[in-house]
Amino acid sequence: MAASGGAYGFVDDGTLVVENGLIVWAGPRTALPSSFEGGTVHDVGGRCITPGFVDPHTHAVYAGSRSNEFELRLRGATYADIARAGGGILATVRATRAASDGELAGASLPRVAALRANGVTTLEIKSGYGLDRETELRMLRVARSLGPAANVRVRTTYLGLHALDPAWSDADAYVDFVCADVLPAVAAERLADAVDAFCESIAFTTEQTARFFEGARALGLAVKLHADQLTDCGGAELAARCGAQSADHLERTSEDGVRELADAGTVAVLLPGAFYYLRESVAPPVAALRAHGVPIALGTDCNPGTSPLVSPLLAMNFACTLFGLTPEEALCGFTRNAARALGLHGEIGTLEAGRKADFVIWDVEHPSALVATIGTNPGAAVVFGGRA
Ligand code: DI6
Ligand code: FE
Repeated sequence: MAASGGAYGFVDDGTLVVENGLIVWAGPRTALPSSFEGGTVHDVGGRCITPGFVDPHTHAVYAGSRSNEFELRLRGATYADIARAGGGILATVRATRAASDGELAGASLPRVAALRANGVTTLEIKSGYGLDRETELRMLRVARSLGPAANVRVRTTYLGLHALDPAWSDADAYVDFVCADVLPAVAAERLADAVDAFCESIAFTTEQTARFFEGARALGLAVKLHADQLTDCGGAELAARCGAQSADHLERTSEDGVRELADAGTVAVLLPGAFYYLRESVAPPVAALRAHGVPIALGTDCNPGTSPLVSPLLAMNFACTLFGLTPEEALCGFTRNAARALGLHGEIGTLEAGRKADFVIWDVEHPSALVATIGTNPGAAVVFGGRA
């Protein structure tokens, strides 16, 4: 069982005490206080227990498929080429706008269920495939509905600056519209916990992103950023300056950017699925993140274009093989640090008294085996709020 302790926080022969959906005690079985004896006992038979995984970065709500783009890229087209030709994000926008709420939920629920089957008990879901006000609000409502439908905790993020809506020719005017029209509606209906933007050479500038973030913070929303994925455009620095909860991707972030993330207490969310799927060559600055003490989280980035991935287990393996994380860092990336990336570190992400009883029972003897294998899922049971 993994709780606090030595490497991995691994506790051999551990015990969890659960009451009313909360962990009330965790530690070695031999140290269990006698006051906790007498309840129902579930013996997991030498299996390993980890916190329920927290996926802090997904775009799991969308309609349609983009497998054709995988083929185009294999034949030499780049992600940016496809986007400029009207594919990419805009292809998913067309399919998502055309879907009814029921169709959108029906297309998205299997992805969330697959994440859960792979150990996820909390996930973040972004909007961003609507671009217009109505579809963005619909996406967020559908995302919220998937929590009870799949029996997981969902945090929603309004990805207000993802791509320029083709109905607008001027990006600055579109940003004005997003800030004046959509953001207040999202806040009024309490549809999002945070906002996000794609700050990139092919998307929005740091100035436009800063303006959007200012509006979001004034409404009490947390801030996250897709930063420096394809180019170093000062995304990490901007995220830090805006007090972002997390800065995500970071493949091209400079050491100065890393230093600013550290000073701001911003979590780095690395997304190895996108790196793998786009066959990228520049990995995020893991050594600098470690040296400056930036907490490293991992996400699946589950999305139709750059990371159609629903397995945190595979993402952890990728993070080790492609980014050089240790298996222990990878597990921490989908638990403790992912909870911090969502501002939920007081509630979830570790197995200790006072946290939600969200955990996974795995048919392995040690958590390192979860990272070291490829394509397996040894999950024996996913427990959410104390219930399997
Ligand atoms: N970065 C991503 O990883 C996704 N969005 C973004 O801003 C990819 C979106 C897509 O290609 O559909
Ligand atoms: Fe993303």
